[in-house]
Amino acid sequence: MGAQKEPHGGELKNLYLSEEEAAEEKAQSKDWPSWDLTPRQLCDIELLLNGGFSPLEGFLGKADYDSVVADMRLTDGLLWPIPITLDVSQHFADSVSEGDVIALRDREGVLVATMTIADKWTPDKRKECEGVLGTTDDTHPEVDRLLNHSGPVYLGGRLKGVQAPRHFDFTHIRHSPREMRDLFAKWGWRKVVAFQTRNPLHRAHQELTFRAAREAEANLLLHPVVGLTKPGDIDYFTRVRCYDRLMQHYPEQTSTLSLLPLAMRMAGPREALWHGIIRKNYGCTHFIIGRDHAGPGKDSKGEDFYGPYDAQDLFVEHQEELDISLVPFKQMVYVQERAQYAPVDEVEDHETQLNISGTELRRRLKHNLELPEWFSFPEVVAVLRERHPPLTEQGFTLFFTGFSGSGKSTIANAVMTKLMEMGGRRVTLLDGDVVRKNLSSELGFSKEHRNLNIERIGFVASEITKNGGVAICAPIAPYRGSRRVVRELIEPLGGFLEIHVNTPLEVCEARDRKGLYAKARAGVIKEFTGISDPYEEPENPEMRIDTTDITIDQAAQQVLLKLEKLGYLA
Ligand code: PPS
Repeated sequence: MGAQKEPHGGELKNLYLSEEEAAEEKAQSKDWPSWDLTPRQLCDIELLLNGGFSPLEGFLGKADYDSVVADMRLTDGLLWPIPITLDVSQHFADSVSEGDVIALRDREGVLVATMTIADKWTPDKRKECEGVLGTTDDTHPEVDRLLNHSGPVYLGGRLKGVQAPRHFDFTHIRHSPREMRDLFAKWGWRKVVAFQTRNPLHRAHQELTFRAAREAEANLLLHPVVGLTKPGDIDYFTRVRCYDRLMQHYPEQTSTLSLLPLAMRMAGPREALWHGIIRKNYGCTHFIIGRDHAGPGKDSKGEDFYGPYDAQDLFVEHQEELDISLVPFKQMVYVQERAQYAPVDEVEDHETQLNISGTELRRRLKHNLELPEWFSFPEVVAVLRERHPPLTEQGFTLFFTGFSGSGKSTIANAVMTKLMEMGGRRVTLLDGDVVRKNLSSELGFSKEHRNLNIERIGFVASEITKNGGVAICAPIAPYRGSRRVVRELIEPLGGFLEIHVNTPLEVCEARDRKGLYAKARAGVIKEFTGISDPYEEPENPEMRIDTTDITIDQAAQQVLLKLEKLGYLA
């Protein structure tokens, strides 16, 4: 067996206790303070415990943290670019002291590990952002997380692993560094090029990874991140199905696929070094880095956070010390005349380069347009089409808002009936009155209760939309804030149309179908919208409909025409 390269720091860590020790630790832990790990902390702890983050033996203490933030090194001088910290609430921090042992659990309460607290401190998060990410602009997703969503206190200390975080998906392609190294040894893979990704892969990626491996005379490890990636990325279930299809296009025995439960920080150059260290721990000898590696996108001024080759440059600077070689990623383009891919710098002036950007790909998926075979393998496209059905098959929510008596419910009912007449859509009506009888029967009409009511409606509508149905909501929804919450919840999952039924209050009151306005004027009903309670007008609704002078049929037609124009109707 050819000797493998050493892990970072010389020793592959395994922080798990033996079975007997773990059972004992579990029994004792019942009396210890307990912290429920966040999804990000669960990713970090998995790689701490299995040696993916070797040589770390726990969450960083203060001295190591300060040193990593300032100099990218642990206090013993070893290169380590990203702080791995356990952030907790002030309340929890106040309940524990240095020297205490705490139980770290997953969301179901399973004991994952225990930690002896060596350090407890309140970090300067802005300094951390500056040092690690080079910015405090919170359009950077990690700055946003650190400054706006993470716990104020850090705890550091050594870990004892009791039970590895559990995964029920893709278990056959999840490996610890030890397992990966053993497989490489068994297969006789001495040189391995790792490819990191958080996106679906197409033919250009297949070409470049295959070429990279061939040039290095090495095998290839496709090592996609399935922990936490950039908000808005395609979910990993879909991606892994794409990778699985793609793998069939590599020559046999050359390549393998394994999933990495990493929580990315989108830290560009520092992140590239970190990725390299992790891959070295997994037994790889080479690492592919392309343009804008682990880039977080644009800052609040519309500029890139990092230069396109900053990651490659920083990696080259530390390559020797890291003892893992950079394979620069060459952008591959399809050359029409050659019917072949080629590195962009090898294309002649007279040749035609073809490429389809991510934005163009999403547009074509959305409108069910052709995706040529030169761009992506049909099996991969089929997986993406399943995930991104055309608009005619996507779910959407129609969110009517307006005064009582404005006509919301009547239009909503008419639209529902017409959609059912057209067929092909499953429609659910969440009318204000009906919801208040079922979902929200205990709620009144205070601002707090109304907002809660709208958030419940939004939650149900989001589930319906996510699963391809049509949700038609018709509450008064008088507050902008809760309408925005609903929009933000639903928009990533499908269509969202806010329809302001802006029939004037006088008209609604004159109609007074339920006799509620008269009671509100008489003070019998309190907090009545428009009379004794506010209505905040929508600023940018997709539609406004005033029912003063039009029939319900005409109003419903306006909604259907809008849906047709947007592409939701076949
Ligand atoms: S909200 O603000 O969105 O939570 O209201 P909603 O769930 O749509 O409920 C409004 C219906 O409840 C009746 N009702 C009142 N409306 C407004 N203010 C007060 N105080 C009130 N009390 C009872 C009224 O019939 C509303 O139904 P619609 O269909 O809008 O007329």
